[in-house]
Amino acid sequence: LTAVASAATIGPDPTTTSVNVDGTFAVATQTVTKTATLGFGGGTIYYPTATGTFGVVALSPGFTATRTSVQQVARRLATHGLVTIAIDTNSTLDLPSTRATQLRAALNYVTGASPTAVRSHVDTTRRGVGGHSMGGGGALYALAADPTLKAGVAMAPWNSASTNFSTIKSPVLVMTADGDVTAPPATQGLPMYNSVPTTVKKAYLLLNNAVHGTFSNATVLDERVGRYATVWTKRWMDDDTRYSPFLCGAAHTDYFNAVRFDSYSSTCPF
Ligand code: 9J3
Repeated sequence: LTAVASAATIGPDPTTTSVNVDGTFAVATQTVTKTATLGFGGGTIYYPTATGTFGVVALSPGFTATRTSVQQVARRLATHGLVTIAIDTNSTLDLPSTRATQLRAALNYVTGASPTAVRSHVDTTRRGVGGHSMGGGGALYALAADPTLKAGVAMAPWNSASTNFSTIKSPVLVMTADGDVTAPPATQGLPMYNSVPTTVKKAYLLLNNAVHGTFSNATVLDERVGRYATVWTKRWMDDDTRYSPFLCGAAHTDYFNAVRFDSYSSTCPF
């Protein structure tokens, strides 16, 4: 494969076990306090302390939830070499379209206005979004609004207004849970995924024996969620094709089985 011009190789070569667990980067945190002009409800930034610059991902929680529901994913991505902010929304009742605005404000804050200790580790040209439930819906709206975003991860996405995200152009991963009665895959995540054109780099995972909260546990990161959030963001945020086999090749098919998943769809190869 020919690497694209903007490709970055950050961290050691991934293995089928290394992508299931924390990466090699030591992580520090920076708390962001809500102000009248911040544009989101504050948050916690997880960033690699190593010398160098890293892509930035903003993650939104769902309805009535706070940053703690996405903190495990945020910390995990940072250990693999991404600056990640887990946000609070201005109101925990904010709808997905508003969560999108706040995710984008959070990216602008981290890349432009965060403390030097954080900003010195930021590659402002690599930005992505993700979220859980209404936050996943927010991530999809943000992707639709800003085609310069390099990756999105929607976990059990929920949006009442529409499941049509046909204007998304950026690579997007949708993960859903077979036992999710809050954001049922058949009426939420799956039609959202299907609405994204097949010309877009996209993938859909239906987790077996999982529920709405599988993606938002404040203390335990589901192995499947951590693995695919990691390989998706690393593949597209860094343009790092070392992660392609974990999505389209043997490292995916070896891990994929009926105990872990009910289905996988994608626009592989990529
Ligand atoms: O976790 C969520 O964001 C749930 C979305 C939902 O069911 O909202 C109902 C108003």
